[in-house]
Amino acid sequence: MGGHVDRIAEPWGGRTPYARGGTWPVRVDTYLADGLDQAAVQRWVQSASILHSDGDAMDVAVRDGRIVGVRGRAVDRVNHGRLGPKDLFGWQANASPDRLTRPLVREGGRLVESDWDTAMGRIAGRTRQLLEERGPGSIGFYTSGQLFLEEYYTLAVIARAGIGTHHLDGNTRLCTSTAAEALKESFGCDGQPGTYDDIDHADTIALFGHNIAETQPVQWMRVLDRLDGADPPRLVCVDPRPTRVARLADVHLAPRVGTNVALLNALLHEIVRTDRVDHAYVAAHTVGYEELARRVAGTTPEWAARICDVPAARIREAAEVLGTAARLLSTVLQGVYQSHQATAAAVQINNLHLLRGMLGRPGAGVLQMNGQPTAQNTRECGADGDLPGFRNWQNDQHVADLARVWNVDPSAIPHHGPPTHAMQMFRYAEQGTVRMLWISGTNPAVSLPELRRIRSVLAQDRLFVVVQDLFLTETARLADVVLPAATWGEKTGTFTNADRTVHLSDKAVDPPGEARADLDVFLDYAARMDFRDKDGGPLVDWHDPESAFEAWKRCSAGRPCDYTGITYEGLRGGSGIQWPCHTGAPRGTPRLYTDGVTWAAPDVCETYGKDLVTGAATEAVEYRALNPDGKAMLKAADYLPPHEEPDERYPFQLTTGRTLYHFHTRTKTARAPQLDGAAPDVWVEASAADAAAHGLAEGDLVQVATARGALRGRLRITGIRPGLLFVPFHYGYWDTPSGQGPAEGVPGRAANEATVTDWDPVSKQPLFKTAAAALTLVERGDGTAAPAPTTTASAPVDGAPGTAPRARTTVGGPSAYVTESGPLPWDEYGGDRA
Ligand SMILES: Nc1nc2c(c(=O)[nH]1)N[C@H]1C(S)=C(S)[C@@H](COP(=O)(O)OP(=O)(O)OC[C@H]3O[C@@H](n4cnc5c(=O)[nH]c(N)nc54)[C@H](O)[C@@H]3O)O[C@H]1N2
Ligand SMILES: Nc1nc2c(c(=O)[nH]1)N[C@H]1C(S)=C(S)[C@@H](COP(=O)(O)OP(=O)(O)OC[C@H]3O[C@@H](n4cnc5c(=O)[nH]c(N)nc54)[C@H](O)[C@@H]3O)O[C@H]1N2
Ligand SMILES: [Mo]
Repeated sequence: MGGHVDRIAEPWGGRTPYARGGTWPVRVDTYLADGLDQAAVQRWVQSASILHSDGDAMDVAVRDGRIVGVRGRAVDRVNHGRLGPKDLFGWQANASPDRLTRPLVREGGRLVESDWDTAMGRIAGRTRQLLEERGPGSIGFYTSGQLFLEEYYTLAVIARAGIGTHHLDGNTRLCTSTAAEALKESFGCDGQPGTYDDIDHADTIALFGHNIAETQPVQWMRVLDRLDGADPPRLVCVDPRPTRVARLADVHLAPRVGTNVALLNALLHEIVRTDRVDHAYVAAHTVGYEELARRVAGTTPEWAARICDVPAARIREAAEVLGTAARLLSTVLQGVYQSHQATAAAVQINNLHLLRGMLGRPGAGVLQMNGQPTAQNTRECGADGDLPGFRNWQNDQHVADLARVWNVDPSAIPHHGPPTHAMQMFRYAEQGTVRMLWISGTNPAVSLPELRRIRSVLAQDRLFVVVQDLFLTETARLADVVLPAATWGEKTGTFTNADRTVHLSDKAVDPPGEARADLDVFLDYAARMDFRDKDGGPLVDWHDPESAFEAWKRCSAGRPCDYTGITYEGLRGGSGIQWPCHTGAPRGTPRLYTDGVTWAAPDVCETYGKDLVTGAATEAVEYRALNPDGKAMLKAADYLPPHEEPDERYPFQLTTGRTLYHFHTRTKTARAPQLDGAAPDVWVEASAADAAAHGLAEGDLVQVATARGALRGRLRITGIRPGLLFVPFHYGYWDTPSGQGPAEGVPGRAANEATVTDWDPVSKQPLFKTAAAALTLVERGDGTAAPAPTTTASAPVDGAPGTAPRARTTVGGPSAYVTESGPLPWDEYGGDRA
């Protein structure tokens, strides 16, 4: 092993097997452009990946002031040197010639080049005017899961205490709001219980709606290495598509989409029926067992089989594996989170772990996964619909404490109701109460559901739209002011991955033209607005990333996400550090809840919880009555059918999601030739049975229509469950001839033309995974296969009509060759060698 590997053709690279309880060997992946060798690199600058939530640490290679490649960091606890395809090639987008280099402002209907003073002057001017005429509720901020901690914290202080608006949320609403909510419902507080190291120790790994092979390829490499080593784990996969995970699973359940709660209740039924319950753990650390046991008494595998269309025997088999595991690791992601009972379902996976006492021990953990690289920071800094530091907006003590940190009066921080969630913010903009929307680091004109509506909301004259991005995205084209942002590699800051690992990303090169770091933009705005604390001092009294980080540390002190023991210096050179990190845990904390649940006490908890059906908030008195001792909460949920079911007109279920080679709306990955080449255009996945029934063949141009809108793409016939269609949501229209989106009534190619404006009542996460759709032929193919990768869940099935010709097999060629070292022993090359 070792050598050069085409990492488009072999995305996971070579195997470095290891045994259960061993340490994952190091394998250093290096990619340098233009055949450069390492001697040509002038500087290596420490960073971590910003194209998923894994937090894979890397060094950025710099030559003559330009990024020329990347190398995985051997010393890092997360990736032990490995990188995925997006990390290896995605950085090339930084140097794309179409980066925004100057601010743009709208003049006479057109966006024209301007300067920072004019652009920021307009934003501050409009803010002042709106504050005077309509008050703080007329201003909204919609941010990201891709900026840095320092930027979110600054924005949260500005929005909450400076402007005093309720309307601040992240695109994390679309991404991890259910992860946060499920943790709050079960444990009283956000905070990932498990750690990636649990993969080393687990004897069973269960993945619920999580295509980890494509969306966190480096942790999948770790699973593959375990599978190739001694004492491999058993894999359980719940996913309606034939993902790589599904294909290697010991038990694969492919339910009808939108039926997770039924399936999970049947699994819990079996755990209780066969008495695989850890009664000592349950008695010591939980409340709610009697109620949960009662509610799953009738949810037999036979009952669930009818709802989920999965054989009852298969459900029993899965329950047997889960019930007999001694060290169970579960992961949960969008197949659970982006549906109508998202929180209810995610909570049942927490329940599985609580019933089985599978928490806080090596190999026994749950990962309510994040998606975006910095989504955890959006949440903890309060740039989503929460207060900073996981403070409880219903708890006056918490609000007072935050006011103390900010030196403002508690009444300056809006807390009369829950902060506004993103879907509601767009509704307010549609209805005209929100008149200014500042969008940073997200592309809602492609990523929100029901795009025709979103375009019309953003295009309104009365709404002043600010977009802060690297490129003239679909969203930026609808803005009144466009601010050119610096990105990863061009600015310094920290961020936290899905297992609470904090990494530092240092500036490697200058941003293009006049582009500025998001932090500098927010600081400039705060200065122009002259926000003050209650003693007349500046509200935002920091000036650069490190001083912002120090300010955040003061806000996090004593809270679950305590950063007080972390410094920039401590992060440099070494590995990432898992919060909480403070004097009592100076090297960080690998696992939460090693000795029962700690943050659910009524005075400490982030929330008093919500009703899992209606989302109505529980009051403090009720919470105290339910959970006086602050234990974990076993919350039951009855299955409810999806809001939209197939009918005669729309006979298919439609689900959407990702492919390995692209990130979201492709602003970065479409500008990296290796990644773009692997998946250059949208496609539609259907089963061989459905294709045959509709007389369709591989490569045919088809239309997918729902009650909202339609899109077109080439058909790929896969092993997806019959009755289900899948469309990747990456393909917007900035790189199409008009760049403007489809004209009224004309089908587009973005999946979200067809998705529905609807959300989980508890987490308010939109439903991207279930809709009812029609599939029709537009035009016969010419024998060419669909532009879908063959290495992933979109691999063609053998023997289907017009199966993809071999020529389409996904390869990268010489430009995709990556050097892989090793395997090298972790103790020598990684570990604590800082
Ligand atoms: N390559 C790549 N990696 C990424 C990203 C990316 O854009 N590209 N984005 C990052 C982000 S922000 C996120 S949020 C994550 C998302 O990571 P994932 O959640 O792993 O990705 P998805 O493709 O959205 O959905 C996962 C799976 O859910 C399944 N699914 C659909 N409906 C259901 C259902 O009803 N029940 C069950 N059990 N499964 C269902 C789909 O078949 C799909 O395989 O990926 C992160 N990593
Ligand atoms: N149909 C469907 N829709 C979905 C999903 C799905 O599965 N199906 N998944 C949802 C999920 S989980 C997510 S996370 C969202 C993602 O949706 P988006 O967040 O809208 O997608 P991105 O393309 O990541 O947009 C990020 C934008 O930020 C810009 N950017 C990158 N770095 C920086 C920076 O440092 N500063 C600034 N200012 N800008 C920067 C990029 O150029 C890009 O335009 O999509 C959601 N939408
Ligand atoms: Mo996401």
